[in-house]
Amino acid sequence: TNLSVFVPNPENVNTQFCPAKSPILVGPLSVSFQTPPTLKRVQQKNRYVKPGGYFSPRHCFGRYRTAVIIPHRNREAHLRTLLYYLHPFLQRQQLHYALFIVHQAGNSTFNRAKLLNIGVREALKLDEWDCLILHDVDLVPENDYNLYICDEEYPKHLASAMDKFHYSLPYWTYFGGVSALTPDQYMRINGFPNSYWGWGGEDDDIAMRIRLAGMSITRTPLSLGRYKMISHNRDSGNEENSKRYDQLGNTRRTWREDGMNSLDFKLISRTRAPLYTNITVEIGDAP
Ligand code: UD2
Ligand code: MN
Repeated sequence: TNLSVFVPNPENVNTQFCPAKSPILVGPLSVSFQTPPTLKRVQQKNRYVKPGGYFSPRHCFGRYRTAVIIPHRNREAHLRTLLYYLHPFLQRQQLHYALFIVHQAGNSTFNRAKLLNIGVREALKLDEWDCLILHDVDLVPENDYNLYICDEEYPKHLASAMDKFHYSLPYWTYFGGVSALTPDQYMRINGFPNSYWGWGGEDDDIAMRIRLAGMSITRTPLSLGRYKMISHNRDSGNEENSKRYDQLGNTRRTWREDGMNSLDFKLISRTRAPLYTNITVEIGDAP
C-alpha cells in the first residue's frame, strides 16, 4: 500500500515549488520551559498538521521531504514541549515533514542508537525521504535558520551550540543531540550501532563510522545551531554504559556487521497520533 500523504494538496491552487529560502523564517526564537503545554493546546496551534504528524506547505510545494525521528521512553512532558516548538518551526521552513516517535517498550536498558535505526527503517517503509533528522526529545532549537534539511555530500550535525555546553562544541568530533543524514549517507555507514546499551558512546561511534566510510561531518554554524536542553536527571534504565570505551576501540572492526544490516526488533504497534507517528518496539536487552 502506498501510504504517502505527499500528494498535491487539492486546496492548493498554486503549483509552484516553495522558494529555496523560506520567506517566513524569523531567526532567533524565544524558548522557555515552564509548564509543558497539553497535547490539545499543541494541536489547536497546529491545525494543518495531519494525523501521524505529517505536514505539507499549503501555498506551494515543499522542496524537501524530512523525517524527524525521536527516540523516547517515559519523557512525556519533554515530548509535549518539543512538539509545541518543533511543529511551527518546521512549518516556517516550508518542509514536507513528519515526526516519528520511537518508543522503547518495557524496562530493559535504553538504547538510543538502536531506536534511531528502527525509526529510519519504519520511516522509509512509509515514504520517501530526502533527509532523516535524528533528534533527542529534550532539545529545542532556538533559531529557525537552522534548516532541517540535509547536506548532499556529508552528514550534518545540527546541535552545534547547546546551552549545556555554553553554546559551543564540547569537543571537535562531537555528534550528539540532533543530526541530519540522507538515507544514502545513513546506509553508507550501515546506520547506527545496535550494541550501545545505556548512556553514552553511541554518538562517538557514529562520528567514527562517518569517517571510516570516507565522509566527514558538516555543521550548522554555531551562531544558528543553538539549542536549549530541558534540564533533567539521568533516567533509570539508562545507566552509563561502562563498556563504551572498549566498544569505541573496536568500531573499525564492528561497524560493517553492527547496524542496519543486523537490526532485529519486534514491532508492537505503529499508530498515527494527531501530532506524530508512534512506533512502539520491543528491542531486547543488553547481553
Ligand atoms: C547526550 C546527547 C545524546 C546522546 C546521549 C548519550 C546531548 C544534548 N545529547 O544526552 O544525543 O548521545 O548523551 O547516550 O548532549 N531517552 C528517553 N528516555 C530515557 C532515556 C533517554 O526518551 O529513559 C532519549 C531522549 O530522547 C533523550 C535521549 O534519549 O533526549 C538522550 O538521553 P539523555 O537526554 O538522558 O542524555 P544526555 O542529555 O546526556
Ligand atoms: Mn538530554
